[in-house]
Amino acid sequence: MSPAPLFAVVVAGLIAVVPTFAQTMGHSRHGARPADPHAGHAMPAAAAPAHGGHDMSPVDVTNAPRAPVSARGGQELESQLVDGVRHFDLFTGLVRWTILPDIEVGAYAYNLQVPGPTIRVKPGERVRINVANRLPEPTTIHWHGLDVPYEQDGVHDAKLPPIAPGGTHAYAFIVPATPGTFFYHTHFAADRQQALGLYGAFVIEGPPPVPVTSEHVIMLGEWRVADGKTYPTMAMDGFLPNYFTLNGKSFPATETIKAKVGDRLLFRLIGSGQFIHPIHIHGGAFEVVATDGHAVPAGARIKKDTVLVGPGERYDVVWTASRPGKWMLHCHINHHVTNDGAEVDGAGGMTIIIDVSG
Ligand SMILES: [Cu+2]
Repeated sequence: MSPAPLFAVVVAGLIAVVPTFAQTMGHSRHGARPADPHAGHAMPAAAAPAHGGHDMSPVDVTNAPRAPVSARGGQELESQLVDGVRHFDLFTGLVRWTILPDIEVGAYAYNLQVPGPTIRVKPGERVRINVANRLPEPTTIHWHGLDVPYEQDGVHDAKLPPIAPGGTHAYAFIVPATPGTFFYHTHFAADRQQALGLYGAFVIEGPPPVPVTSEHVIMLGEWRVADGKTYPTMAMDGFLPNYFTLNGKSFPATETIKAKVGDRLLFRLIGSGQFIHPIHIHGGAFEVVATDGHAVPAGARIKKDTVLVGPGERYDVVWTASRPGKWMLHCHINHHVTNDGAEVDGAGGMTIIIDVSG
């Protein structure tokens, strides 16, 4: 086959995939429930043991839609207020997700995004989160750090079965009364499912402890990609990660943040992976204003240019842009600022550039 017809076939394939994806990105403000990405397809055969044990097999993306290369994770999730209760819709599913222009991973995703959509709520609000499980294995959602009733905590036992493949479940609780940075993630076979992308930010909004110009959620992630297949990342069995993402993208595909001298940027750093990452900032120090969703009293705030973010931890840090330049925010485990060991323009992986103009 000559190159021209082959190109035509590829383009036709993309056109077929993109509208499906656009319909399912979770834009449900107008009340439309997310469409089923697997509509018309057979569900893939079960890939994980039902007991949630260690499943080291690669992700089966045979029937998974492909997200556009330009798609970004962590989009704000639309909601509807019904009788005083804020409703959100989430669905789990497999997706082919681009972390670098030439690297696609097979991900487990909420609403076809990595990270999953960001849920923003007000202190004390009643919420209901409807979940449809379109994975070929059970799952749950744990509301990490939130003080909710046990039945809503997303753990599973004999009386609290996980959400079966094809099943649905609604979580309902009252949001805690104080603002803070939290997140949600699977609590079923989490060493596989969460590592492969089932996590998203949960922000209780409120005035930040210090005035800021802008805010940026940053969720950490690790990937093991070999021979075009994606494996869960674990230290056991040698499955160490070789790609590292901030908000689901590796540098240089990460977002560049624009700022002006004098701006104060709030970063919500979220340890959503399963490795530790010392997050370092150039051009001045962070002020740590909240830890794990709880404000640090003014007299106890410390300044650090490197904040060690472990799995499950959150740090809200404020950075003041004091000089023009392209300042780096990056992990300081230097292997984590490579893409499979290679640098691009002196960086890679867990790097974000803050482009400060005068
Ligand atoms: Cu790191």
